[in-house]
Parts: sequence; C-alpha cells; structure tokens
Amino acid sequence: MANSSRAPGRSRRVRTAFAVSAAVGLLATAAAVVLPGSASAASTLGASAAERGRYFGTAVAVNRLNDSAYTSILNREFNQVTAENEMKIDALQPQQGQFNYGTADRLVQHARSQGMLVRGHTLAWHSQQPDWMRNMSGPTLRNAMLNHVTQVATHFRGQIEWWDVVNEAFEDGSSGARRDSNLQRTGDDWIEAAFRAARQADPNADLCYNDYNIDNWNDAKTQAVYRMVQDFKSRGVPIDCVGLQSHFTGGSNYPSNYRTTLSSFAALGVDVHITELDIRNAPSDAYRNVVNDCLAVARCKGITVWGIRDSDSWRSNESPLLFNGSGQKKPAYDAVLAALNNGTPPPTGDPTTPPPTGNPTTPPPGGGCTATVTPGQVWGDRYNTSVTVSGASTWSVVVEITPPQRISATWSGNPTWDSSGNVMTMRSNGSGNTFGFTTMMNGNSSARPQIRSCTAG
Ligand code: 9MR
Repeated sequence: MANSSRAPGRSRRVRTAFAVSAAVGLLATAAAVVLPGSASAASTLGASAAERGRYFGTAVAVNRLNDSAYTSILNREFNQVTAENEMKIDALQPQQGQFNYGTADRLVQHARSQGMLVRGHTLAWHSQQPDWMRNMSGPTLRNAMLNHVTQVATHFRGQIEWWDVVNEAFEDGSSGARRDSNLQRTGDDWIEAAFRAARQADPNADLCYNDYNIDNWNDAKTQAVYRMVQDFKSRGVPIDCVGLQSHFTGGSNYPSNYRTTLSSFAALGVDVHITELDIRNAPSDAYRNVVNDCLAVARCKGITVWGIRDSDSWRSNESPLLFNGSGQKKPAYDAVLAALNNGTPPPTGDPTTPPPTGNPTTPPPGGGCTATVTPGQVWGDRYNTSVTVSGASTWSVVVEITPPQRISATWSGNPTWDSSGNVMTMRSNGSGNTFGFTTMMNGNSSARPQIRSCTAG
C-alpha cells in the first residue's frame, strides 16, 4: 500500500511492494504450510510468492465478486489485484467532470479487507477513452488527460501500490515509433507529463509504463520502450517501473530471452512487473519459465495473471489461465506453485542481518499454550518469522513488533490488529499449529517480534 510508515525523505526505492498501511493493518492472509526448521512449502500462489518477497496477483472483474466460486479462489490464492476494466478512463470519467468511482472502490475495499495489493490500471491510454475524450485534440485533450490523471490518482491516494500511468503507447512491428493516437498528437511529451502529474497527485505510488509485445529483447518495440525509460531516468522524469503485460496469447509466444528483457529493464534502475500474464493453452513449461525468470531478477516484483478461470479470460477460447472453468487447478497451476516454492529468496545485494541474540522471545507460561519462535529467512529489507504453538489445538497468540517495522504478510492463521498496527493477534485457522509472517525492517534491522501471550481456546 502506499506507505504511510515511510520516513520522510527516505528514498522511494527502498520501499518494497509489501509495505503495509498502519492505519488498517493490512496483511496477506493466503494460507501456507510452514514446517518449523525446514524450507517452507507454501500451498497457495500468494503465500509462496510472499515468501520470496514477491506478489502473485490476478485481474479481477468486479461483477464476478458476487460469484462465490470465483471469490473463494481469489481470496485463497492471490495477494494482488488489478481491475480488469473498472479503473480505465471510460469507467471512471464517463462524462467530462463526472467521476464514477463506485465499482473501482468496491474492488479496493475487497482488496484491503483481504490484505491484497492493488495495481491501478490505467491512467492514460489511447483505448477505452470515453466519447467526450475520443473527440478531443490538442491542448484541450492534453489538459483533460492531465486532469484525469490528477483527479483519479488523488482519489485513490494511499490505496494503490503501483499505477500503470501510461499504457500501450508504442507501435507494434519494426518501426520503434510511438503509436499514433489523439494523445500522441498532443506532442511527444504527453507521456512524461502524465508521469509528472501522477507523481504530484500520489507521491507514494510507484509509477509504471505498461505495454504488450515488449517481452522479446530483440523486438524493435522492446528496444524503443527501453530507450524511453533510459531517457526518462537520465532526465529525472518520475518513473519507477515497467510492466510487461506478457499476453502470450493470440500468436505471441514466450521468448527464450525473456529473462534478458527483465534484467535489462531492471538495470536501468526501475522495477519490473509481469502485469497481464496469460499463455495460450497454458503450457506448464512456459508458465514455469516465466516464474523462474521473474525469481531470477531481483527487481521483478511479482506476477499478475489476466484472470482466474479460463472462463473469465478475455481469450477464453485459448484456455490460457491457471484454473479451468470449474475452478479446478490445471497442470500449469502446479508448475507455477512448484516453481515459486523452489525459488530462492530474492537476491537483494544487501548484507544479511543475523537475528540478534536474546530475541525473539517465548512468552511467560499461563495462557494454556506455549508459542515458540523460529527465526526464518532474512533479506536486506525484511525477515520471516514462524511461530509454533504447543499445548492447545485452538489458540490465539499476541505478537508485538517495534515500529517502524511493519508486518507485511502472514500465513496459516487469522490475524487481527490493534489500532497502532504494531500488535497482531493471530488465531488458529485450522491449518496447523505453526503460523508465519514477514516483517519489513523499514530502517530498523535489529528489532525482532516479541510474543506477548499465548491463550488456548
Ligand atoms: O481484458 C480486458 C477486456 O475485458 C476488455 O474488453 C479490453 C478492452 O480494451 O481490455 C482488456 O484488457 C486489456 C488491458 O486493459 C490492457 N492490455 C491488454 C488487455 C487485453 O486486451
């Protein structure tokens, strides 16, 4: 979430995708099984990705939230969402000056209640413009576009982790040129103007350029976007990330140099995201390759698939997703989960901080159970902890962390929070007697969570 706990003046870039809003105490509740003292094998996509410092998300069609089969897969498996259509320009500003946020807000509320991160899609695009905008040109259009960016980014401020500020602004094929559009005809600088307006409206959101067919490193379109990002970075235009849609449908295939593309963009000093993944007929090997490529690039922050079940897909005739129409896991699902579970934690380049001695603690006896802490993986900016409860089969354990540290993800328990966001009460949820959580250090690398109590029942 846009990070209310970030210290003023701290570099945006130290922020990770898993910062949490203290005010609401959001957390990922995707279930995982964590075996004490051994490598963990998470049982859901979101939990496994979180253990590797990534997210695993999906596009959501908000009207499908009424379908309980859909929503139960969404809540179980994913810890990030993108509105498939509901944050596009025609949805949010159908008439000039009349903003319609209700449906998008419903998705944001759902995501917040489930501890899911939200990707905003998309502020400026040649497509899905409302009629009033499609008919505009020149300075009138430029101003209307900038006003849309400002109004929308302001409305969602604090709730959006990443914005696709500009979507699909380059031409396919060998030209390497900008795509012709009414926005492009307002002048080449429309993209950077949109990024500047977005930064001003929501300084805490990460700002991405998002496109398709920029997966193959050798393609002219990939090279053209690369040059634009390089230019933006060199001139201080505020850009934080590049989204590779990665629709390997409709005749476009996973390229063997995909990892080179991800790492080349990352080397420019931007994060990379796989934002709209779907693969024709869902071959396990291509899905596995995408996951492995992302895990191999430290700045690849996560993967979003473009829908949950094949029947939800914009290309349902190609059956490109991880769940079939009945909501069952396909072989590609198993391949993705296994690749996530086999993946190593992200190489941050930072030194590993050993847990300090004397911490973490086991609480005083008395509540009818005992909670024993096992320190987990430590990264440069965060660490995992698992807690095993003995003496009771249903229990609640109170854990306190030291601000500015923040718990950013949990698994295998039902957490609630006090108003400060520093005290978490984790209740058993039937998935065993070990739960786990990730804590962001936020500049304090020495503090470790304290167990305050363990209460049976
Ligand atoms: O999946 C979306 C589909 O429901 C819409 O009809 C379509 C309209 O443009 O947009 C689809 O999503 C697109 C996304 O916003 C941008 N990248 C390509 C996606 C697939 O077309």
